[in-house]
Parts: sequence; structure tokens; C-alpha cells
Amino acid sequence: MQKSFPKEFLWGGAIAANQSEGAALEDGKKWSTADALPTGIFGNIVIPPPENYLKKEAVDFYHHYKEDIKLFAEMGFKILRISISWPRIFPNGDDTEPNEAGLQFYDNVIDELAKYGIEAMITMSHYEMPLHLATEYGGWTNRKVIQFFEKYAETLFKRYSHKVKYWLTFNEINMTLHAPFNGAGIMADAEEVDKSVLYQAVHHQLVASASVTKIGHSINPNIQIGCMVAGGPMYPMTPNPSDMIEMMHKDRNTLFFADVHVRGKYPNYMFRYFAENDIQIEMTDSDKEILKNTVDFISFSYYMSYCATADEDLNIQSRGNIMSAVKNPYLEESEWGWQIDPQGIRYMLNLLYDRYQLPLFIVENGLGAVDDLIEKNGEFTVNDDYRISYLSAHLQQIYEAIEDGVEVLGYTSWGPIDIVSNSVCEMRKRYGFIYVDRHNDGLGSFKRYKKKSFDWYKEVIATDGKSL
Ligand code: BGP
Repeated sequence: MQKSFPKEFLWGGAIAANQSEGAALEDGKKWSTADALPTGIFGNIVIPPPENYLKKEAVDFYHHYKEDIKLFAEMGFKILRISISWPRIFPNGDDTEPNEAGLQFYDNVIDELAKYGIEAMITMSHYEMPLHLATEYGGWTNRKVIQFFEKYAETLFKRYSHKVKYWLTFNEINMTLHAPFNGAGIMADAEEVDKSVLYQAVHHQLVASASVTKIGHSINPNIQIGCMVAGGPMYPMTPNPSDMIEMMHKDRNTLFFADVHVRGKYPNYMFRYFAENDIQIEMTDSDKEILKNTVDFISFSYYMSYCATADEDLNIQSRGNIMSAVKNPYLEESEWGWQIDPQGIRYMLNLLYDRYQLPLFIVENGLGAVDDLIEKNGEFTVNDDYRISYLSAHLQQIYEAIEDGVEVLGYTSWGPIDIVSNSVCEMRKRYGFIYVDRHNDGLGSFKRYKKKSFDWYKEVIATDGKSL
């Protein structure tokens, strides 16, 4: 590329506690909802979790964090997005006191990052909550959970806000609608959950998000708190106006969540949707007041775009990330059926920026692929040119969006080190610049190896994107 990304652009990577740490029951931690989905988000809920499942040890970031952070530093990371495991801090969720050993672990991680000048970005709830809150309280369907989350968030802000500037409340909050146990600890499949119950849980999460935004700002006015949505844009399948209207509705699955976080109230279109679908939720005056505490920035994950059609006979399904949609004939897809669309990220950035005029942060993006570890000049590596071309094409489109005038704070690629996949809960699907010797059958040495993309990303960061 001729020009470079802004000097202050925050380059880095993103991981989630339940997919990386392992140490599932160590130092006081108890089961999390993520542990109870041993075969992925659409598999059965298993309580207690089985003897051996991949997330139990994951890639053992809990014991390898120093080694991993050193590798991230070698690539030149400016930021690492981590999530805090709620059950490490409040093992049951309704405990009166936090678990000091859990708090200490994240102090250690944040301090280790600081040693190399890497900022931490914290997601407070990345697809998990203490399992006890799901089994005993019904997860986010229960209003009481808001208070438990407030207490947890307050504990985190008091402990870390002097050293952590960027905070996110819920990971991909819009996905609660599609995977209710994964997103909100509701003990049922999306199809089985009554829509009023589902939207009540969503409402509680939205109120909790706004409430902890207020708490965070009052504890430390210098921190930046953002929302996080799964950000695949919708395209109309054809120029048929009915497809366009369908696209508008589908897009609102995502935009509703950002609208509430940015505008501090429910958009009018939701009231029509509720009325037409016989959805009743309890929204108190105090909830409405709390929702007015809006976010400082918007973050999103981007893996793919989707197509919307009003034609019910058109049943060409693309599997997609959590949601599925109609297949776009113009796009290639990954082995897992996710449609690869670099231009979609430029479109998404412009869509969000035009609508909200708030800074944006891309907090997940990447290609899940099967990697082969090979020996080259006496060392083990992976020739992941496919990953390099995927990321390179997306970064070039992000650059275009910046040229369009969009304010982009940074980019954290998903799984800079291989971690357990969320949707299918396996190690076969890898995203990293760093290969971890761990496999679906639970075997592996946990050794780390640099892939070809490791040096590629290092060069991208070192040249502020000029090498792209
Ligand atoms: C997002 C989740 C992540 C992550 C990613 C990739 O939806 O926020 O936790 O896992 O998708 O998905 P997967 O791991 O299923 O490939």
C-alpha cells in the first residue's frame, strides 16, 4: 500500500477466557455456562460437564500467558483483547465476596502485557456466566442477575480501571437471540424459548450494559466503555423491493442493539415488532432512565456478510457464524461455510459510522481453517498463505473505510494464537498466527509454533500497514 494506517491505530489480537485459559476449576473457579456446552453452541447442554472436553484445558493460557504475551509482543501488538471469566471472580455469581485468586490472575496478565507496552482491552462477559446463575436463576431471564453483574463489573472497574482504558460489556450481545444459552444462560434452544422470555433476557442485558457503563464512568471517568455486536451486514438477494425490506428487518437484528447502546432508548420499530409478534416485556421507568447511559464507542466482530430474501422458496442456506442465511453466489466460503467478503467490512464500518458518528473498533476478524504443521529447515511451522490473503484483503478494506472518513480506533484479529472454537468447540478450526499443539481428541503437547502469518502480521504492524 502507498499510504499507512494512522500512527495511533491499535493493532492487536483478541481471545476469550473460556476458549483459551483452560484451568476450568482452578484457584476457586467454578463451572461457567461455557463449560456446559462441550460440543459447541448448538450442541446439548451437559451438566455437570463431561470428564474430558476441550475447554477444560483449552490451550492452557492460564499457565502459558507469559510465553504467549511474549510472542504477541514480538509481533508488535499494541493491544490484546481478553475477556474475564465471571466465575473466576464470583464462582457462583451470587457470592458476597470476590475470589482473590481470580482477580490476581488478571492482574498478572494485565501487568505482563504492560511490561511490553501492550494495552489490555477487557470484555466483561464473553459468552459465559457462572453456571449456577443459569441453573438456579434462569440466567438473564431473571432481573436479579442485573445486580450480580453490576457487582461483578464494579469489582473489575475498582481493581483494573487505573490500568485498562478500553472495556466492553457483552460479547456479540445480538447473538442472544440466536443462541440463548451461549449468550444469556437460558436453559433452552432458541426455537423453544418463548419470544417474550427471550426479549426480557435481552432487555435485562441491555439494562445491565447501560448500568455498568454508568458505574464504570463514575469509578474512572477516563475509561472508554463500548458495546460489542456481531457485525455481518445484510445484502438484498435481488433488487426486488421486498428483498430490500427483508434486508432492513434482518439488519435490525444487529442495529437494534447498537441503537439502544448509542441512543439510550428503544427504537420505535421494535415496538411495532413486539406488538405484531405478541411480545410483552417488563420495562420499568427506572430501566428507561438507566438506558440513557450510552457508550463511548462501538465495537464489532466481522467474519462474513449475509443475504436477505423475501422469497421463501429460496432455500440455499449458508451455515454462517451462529446465524445462517441465504447463500451469496458471488462469494467463496470457508470450510465451515462462512462467506468470505472483505468489502463487507468497509460497508459495515461506513454503515455504523454514518448512523452513529462514534469511533469504531474491530475486535474480531479472521479465518478459521485447518492448518498442517510441517517441518521447514529443522523448525515446525504452518504455511498459512490462505490466512494471510484473507486478513490482508480485509485490512485493505479497513484502510479504505478510514480513507472514507470512518474513525477506526483499532483492529484485534480473532484468536492470534489457536484457541478452541466457540461454535463447534474444536481445535481443528484454527485462527492463529501461533499454532498450538492441541487436538480434537484432547491430545497434544501444548507447544507453540510460529506460523508463516506470524512474520507477516509483525511486518504489517511494524510498517503501519504499508506492507499490505
Ligand atoms: C464469534 C465469537 C468468538 C469466536 C468467533 C469465531 O462469534 O465471539 O468467541 O469464537 O466467533 O467463531 P468460531 O470459534 O466458532 O470459529
